[in-house]
Amino acid sequence: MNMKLSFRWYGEDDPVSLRYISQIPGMRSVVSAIYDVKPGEVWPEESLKKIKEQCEANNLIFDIVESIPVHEDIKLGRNNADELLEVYCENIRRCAKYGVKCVTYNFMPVFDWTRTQLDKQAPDGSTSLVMYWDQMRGLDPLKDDIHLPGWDSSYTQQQVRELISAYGELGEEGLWKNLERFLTKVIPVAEDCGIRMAIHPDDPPYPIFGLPRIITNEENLDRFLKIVDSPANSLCLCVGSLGCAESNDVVAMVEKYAKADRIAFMHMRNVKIMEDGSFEERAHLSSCGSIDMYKIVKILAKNNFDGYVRPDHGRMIWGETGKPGYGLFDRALGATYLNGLFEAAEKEYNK
Ligand SMILES: [Mn+2]
Repeated sequence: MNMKLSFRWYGEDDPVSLRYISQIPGMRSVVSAIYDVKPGEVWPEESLKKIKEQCEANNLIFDIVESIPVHEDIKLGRNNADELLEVYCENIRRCAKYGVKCVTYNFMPVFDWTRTQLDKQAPDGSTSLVMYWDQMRGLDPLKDDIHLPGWDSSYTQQQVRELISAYGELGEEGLWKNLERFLTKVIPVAEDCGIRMAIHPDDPPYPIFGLPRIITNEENLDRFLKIVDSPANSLCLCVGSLGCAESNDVVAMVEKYAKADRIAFMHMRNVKIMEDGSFEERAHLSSCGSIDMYKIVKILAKNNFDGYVRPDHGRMIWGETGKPGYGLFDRALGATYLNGLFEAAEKEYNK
C-alpha cells in the first residue's frame, strides 16, 4: 500500500506491547516519543536508539514522532524562547539521526486537548471520551479549581491561572507571531535533516476558557502553510479534531491539502457531533459518527497519498483497561477498517 499505517505507542510503560502492535495486519510504523523528558530538555540519544531497536526487534519501524512538545515559553515568546528553540532543533536533529521522517507537534496554549469525561459509557457497554457543553458550562479556571481529564496535572491551579492570563494578554495575533518565529527557526533544520514537521490542529478547534486557538479552520490552515511554504512545514490532519466543529468541512480540507502535498500525517478517528455542539468519540466506521471516512480515504488515494496514517483514539471495548483512547482492541479494529478502505481505494485509483 501507498499509505504508511502506524500506531501510537507510549513506550515500555504502555500496556499495549510492540509485539501486539506488530500482530495487527499491515502495521508498518510506530509513533512514539521520549515521554520521560520535560518539554524544553534535550532527548537522550540512548532513549531514541532504544526505541528504534525495540521496534526493529518486532519488525516495526520507528520513523514518526508524536510529539516533541513545544514549551509554553516558546508559545508565549518569553525571554528564554531562543534557547528553547535551540533545544527543539537539536531534538529534531537527534530524531533524524535515528531514522525519524515525521515529527508531530501542536501549538495549543496550556492544554493539549479538552474533554469533560474519558469513560462515557455507550448503550453497548463500550466507553469513550466525550466533550459535553453541559459539563463544561459554568467552569471558570480563573476562579474555580478545575481538574479536567487530560489536563497537565503537573501545573498547580495558580500556575494555570497565570498561564491563562498570559495567553489572554498575548491574544491570537501574538500567538501567530510566536508560531512564525518557531517555524522560521525550526523548518529549515527539519528540511536539512529530511523531516516533515506536522502540526496537529487544536482539539477542539474553538476557544476554551478564552485561550487563543489558531490551528482551527481552513482559513487559518492556509495562513499557517504560507508562513513557510515548504513540504517540511505540513499538517497532521486530525479528522476527529477538525471534524468536531460543524463549521469545518473536513472532506474538503483533506482534498485541498492532499492535492497540495501538505499532509504528512493523517489521524483517523470518528466523532459524533451532538445538537448543542458537544461531541462523543465513536468507533472509526463512517456510520458510527459524523465523518465520512470512505470519502476521505478515496481522496487520499486519488492523490497518491504516501504519508503516515494512524487510527486515532479508540473506545475501550471487550473489558480492556488502560490509557483512555489508547487501548489495543478498538484501535486495532480501526486499523483493519482503514486497511480495507485504503486497499479498495488504492486499487481503484492506482491501477
Ligand atoms: Mn489527533
